[in-house]
Amino acid sequence: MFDKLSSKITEVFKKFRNQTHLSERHVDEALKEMRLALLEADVSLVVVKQLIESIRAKAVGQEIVKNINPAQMMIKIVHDVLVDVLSVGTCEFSLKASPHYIMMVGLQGSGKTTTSAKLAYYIEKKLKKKTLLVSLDVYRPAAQEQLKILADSQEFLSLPIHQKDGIFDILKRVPDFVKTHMVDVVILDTAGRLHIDVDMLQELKTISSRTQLHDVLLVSDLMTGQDSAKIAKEFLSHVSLTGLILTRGDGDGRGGAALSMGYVTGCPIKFLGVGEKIDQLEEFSPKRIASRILDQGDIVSLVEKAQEMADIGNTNELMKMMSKKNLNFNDFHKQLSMMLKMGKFSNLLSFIPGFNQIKGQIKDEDVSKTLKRQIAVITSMTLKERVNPLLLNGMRRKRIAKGAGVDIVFVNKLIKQFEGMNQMMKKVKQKKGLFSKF
Ligand SMILES: Nc1nc2c(ncn2[C@@H]2O[C@H](COP(=O)(O)OP(=O)(O)OP(=O)(O)O)[C@@H](O)[C@H]2O)c(=O)[nH]1
Ligand SMILES: [Mg+2]
Repeated sequence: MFDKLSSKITEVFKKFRNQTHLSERHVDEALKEMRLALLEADVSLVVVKQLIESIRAKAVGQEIVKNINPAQMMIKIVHDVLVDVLSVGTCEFSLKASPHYIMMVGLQGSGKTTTSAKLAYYIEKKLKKKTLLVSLDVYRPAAQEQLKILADSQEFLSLPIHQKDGIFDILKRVPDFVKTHMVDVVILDTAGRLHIDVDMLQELKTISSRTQLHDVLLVSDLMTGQDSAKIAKEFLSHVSLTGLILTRGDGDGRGGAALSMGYVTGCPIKFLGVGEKIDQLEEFSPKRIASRILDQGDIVSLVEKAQEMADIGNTNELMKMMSKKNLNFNDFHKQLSMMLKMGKFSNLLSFIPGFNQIKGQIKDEDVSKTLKRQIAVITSMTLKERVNPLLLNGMRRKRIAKGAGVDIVFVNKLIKQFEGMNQMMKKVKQKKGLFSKF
C-alpha cells in the first residue's frame, strides 16, 4: 500500500548522503519533493502541511549525533513526525467491561461483517476471551447467514437466527444468551447503507439506547481514498465513535487515507485489515506503519541508540551539575529524565557498589513508572519552588501532590530523596575520586 510513497521518500533521503549537516537549503529542497510524494499518495492536504512543517522545524539546524550521518538523522526525524501524526488517542484496543459490547458501523460493503469475524478471532486468540457474533442486518438477504458461516468456521458463538426477528427482537435475546454461555465480548454487526441516511442514524441511535455499548467502531474502506475521511467525519457528527478500523490495507490504494484518517477525524485507528482471511487484521501501530513507509527500521533504531549514548555520554552536563554548590529540583529533574531515557535500570544498578545482589529483584517497568511519577511531581512545582526547595511547606506539598496525581507521602519521599542526594553530593565533593568509579 505504501510502496510508491516509500520509494519516493527513499529517493529524497539519498540527497543527504554526502552532506555533513542538515542545512536549511537542503532540508527545504527535500521537503518540496516529500510534499509532492505525500500529495501523490493521496495524503490529505492538512496532514501534508502538518508533516512538512514539523519535519522542517525539527530538521533545520539539528545537531548530528556522533556516528550518524545527515541522511540517517533525517530518516529518524521523518519517522518520529509520522508516528506523531498517526498517534491519535489510544490506538490500542482494550476491553473495558464484561460483557463488553461492540457495535460495528459503516457504509455498504466497507467490510463490517468480515471485520466483525476478524475481530472475534483477534479477541478469542489474542485476548483469550469468549465472543458472541450477532448480526443486526435484517435487510440484506443472507446477511445473517454470512456472519453465522464465518462464526461456525472458527467454532465461535453466533446468536441463533430467527428469520422473522426484527432488530429489537434480536437485541432482546442477547443478554440471556450472554449469561448462559458466559460470553465476554458481544460484537454487533449492523447493516450497511449507501449513504448516511436518516433511517440508518435512527437505527444506530435506537441500538445504542437499548444496549450499553463500550465501543462503536467505524469500518472504513481505504480504497475510497480521501472520501473515507469525509465519510468518517460525517459519522462522527452523528454517532459517538470510539475508533476506526481501516480495511483493504492490502489493496493497491495509495495509502494516503491510512496516513490521514486519524489526524483528520481525531478518532484513533484501532485496526487495519490487510486481506480477506480471518487472521488478516493487524493492530494499528503508528510505529510499525511509519517503519513500513520509510522501510528503514534498522536506521531508526540505530539513531535512537546513538542519541541515547550521546545523552549518557553527555557527562559535561552531569559534571557541571555536580560542581554546583547546591542542587535544585531542575537538576534533579534532569537526572531523573536521563535515567528514564537510559532504561535497563537493572543493568545500570549493577555498576553501583552494593546493588549487584538485588539486581534480579528490580523490574525495569516498576522503576520507569516511579521515575515518571517523580518527574510529574517536579513538573507540578512552580519555577520558584524548583530553585528554592525550602519553600516547600505542607500546603505547597499538598498542591503538588494533587497536580501530579500522587499522594502526599510520595511527594515527601521525593523531597527527602532529593535532600539526601544533595547531602551525598556535598560529601562526594569533599572526598573527590569516589565518582571516578562510575
Ligand atoms: N482484500 C480485502 N478484502 C476485504 C477486507 N475486508 C473485507 N474485505 C472484503 O470486502 C467484501 C465486503 O465485505 P463485507 O464484510 O461483506 O462488507 P460489509 O460492510 O459487511 O457489507 P454490507 O453488509 O453489505 O454493508 C468481502 O468480499 C470481503 O472479503 C480487507 O481488509 N482486504
Ligand atoms: Mg455485512
